[in-house]
Amino acid sequence: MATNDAYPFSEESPHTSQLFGIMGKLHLLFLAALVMFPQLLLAQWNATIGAQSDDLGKQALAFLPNEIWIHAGESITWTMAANEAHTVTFLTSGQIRPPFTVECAGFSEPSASFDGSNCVTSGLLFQGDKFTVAFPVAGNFKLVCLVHSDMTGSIHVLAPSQSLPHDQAFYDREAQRESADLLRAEVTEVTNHHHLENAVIAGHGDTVATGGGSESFSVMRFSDPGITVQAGDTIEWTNDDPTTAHTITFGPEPQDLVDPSSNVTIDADGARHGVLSSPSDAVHSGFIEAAPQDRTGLAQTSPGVTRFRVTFSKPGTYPYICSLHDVLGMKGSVVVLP
Ligand SMILES: [Cu+2]
Repeated sequence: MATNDAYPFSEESPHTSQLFGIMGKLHLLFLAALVMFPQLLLAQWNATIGAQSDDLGKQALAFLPNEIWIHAGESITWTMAANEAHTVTFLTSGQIRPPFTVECAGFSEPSASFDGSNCVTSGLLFQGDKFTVAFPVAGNFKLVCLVHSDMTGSIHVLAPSQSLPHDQAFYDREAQRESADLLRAEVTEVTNHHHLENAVIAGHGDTVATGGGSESFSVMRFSDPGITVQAGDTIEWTNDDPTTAHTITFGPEPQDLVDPSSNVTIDADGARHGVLSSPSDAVHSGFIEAAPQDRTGLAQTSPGVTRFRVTFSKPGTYPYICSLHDVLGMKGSVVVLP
């Protein structure tokens, strides 16, 4: 509703002309700053990392979107949108992929500059964290997350004379579309398709590709979180996820999450096996995960240890967690009847 009475500057008072004078000077200062620092005109791009369902059980392990075209001299700010931790990492060509705990020297978080000559990596990023990378020279650069092996992207840095194919609004829509696609997986998809008695799926996932790289989703849930068996029965947990590790942990969380506890034995088929005779007993599977993807030029790996079995000799209720994803709600319990 804009009537003359309501419009504050309809009659110019000495006060408002003073105000316009100050604004005019600020405007000139701003133009002068642009002439002196032309990079202020360069675009600042935004992308998100990760997406999740409301119950945190479904995690999109992805840069959203995972392919962006920018001009040399511009920067991209990534914002974390999930509880599962990720890194923003640019390695140099030929560099051996380090663990996420290894840092690249020469910059201070939360911003960095990458021209292909020195690696750049954020530390572990959590929900709401931001990390900005400037790209001073033209080139095509691969973006990776050091926590998740099938989470990659591409940044195409073009000379300022080249035109860019997309604007920020396109990337925002693309991020929405990719995250919706990844999160479409239902937790009910984590079903016992092995049709074995006393079998639980411990995590399910899939990897998809775009022109920019790969992205995956993980359902961080046990398929039958309240399974009931009889004393003497054995339950088998299988991790169906192509890249994400899980654990089956009864009792307190051990210091070493990777290796199984000392009371775990190996079955003839390679599956790990524990025996519990009281709900106060502890046993830890260690990482249950698929073998890494094969690639020419790399040493052959052993088959993955994707199964953990526990034999319950006494009745009772046995709560357990995935020690990696219990914060996302990946928990269960076994009821053993006499
Ligand atoms: Cu897990």
